[in-house]
Amino acid sequence: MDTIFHKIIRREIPAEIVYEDEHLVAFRDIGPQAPVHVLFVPKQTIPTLDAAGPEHAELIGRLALAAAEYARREGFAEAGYRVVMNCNGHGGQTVYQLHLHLLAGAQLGHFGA
Ligand code: IU
Repeated sequence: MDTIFHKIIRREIPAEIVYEDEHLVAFRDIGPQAPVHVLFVPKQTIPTLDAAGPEHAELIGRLALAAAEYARREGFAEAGYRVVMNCNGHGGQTVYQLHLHLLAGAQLGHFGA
């Protein structure tokens, strides 16, 4: 399983990487849906949240905590932000490597259908 995000992680295609550690990479979304829109992507291949198991619990936790740390570091934690994971077709997932969206920088509306 290879996706565009794997190519970004391997630096085969460019992206504006804002954070990296041994477990994950974070980069700016090319089609931002808010003034701040960053994707947190594990280096380990996990196609969807549905494909994740208990063995991935720590890694998924790391994505959320990395997003929270980024928000604090960039100074918008108190104002607030949203994290989202889209899963499969009805969830709107288009890239089949698990990722956490971090959206911030404006008042976000409530969402649903
Ligand atoms: P989704 O949850 O799978 O729908 O999110 C995929 C996101 O990846 C989406 O917001 C795209 O704008 C974004 N993206 C990107 O940042 N760089 C790319 O080269 C591609 C998609 I393709």
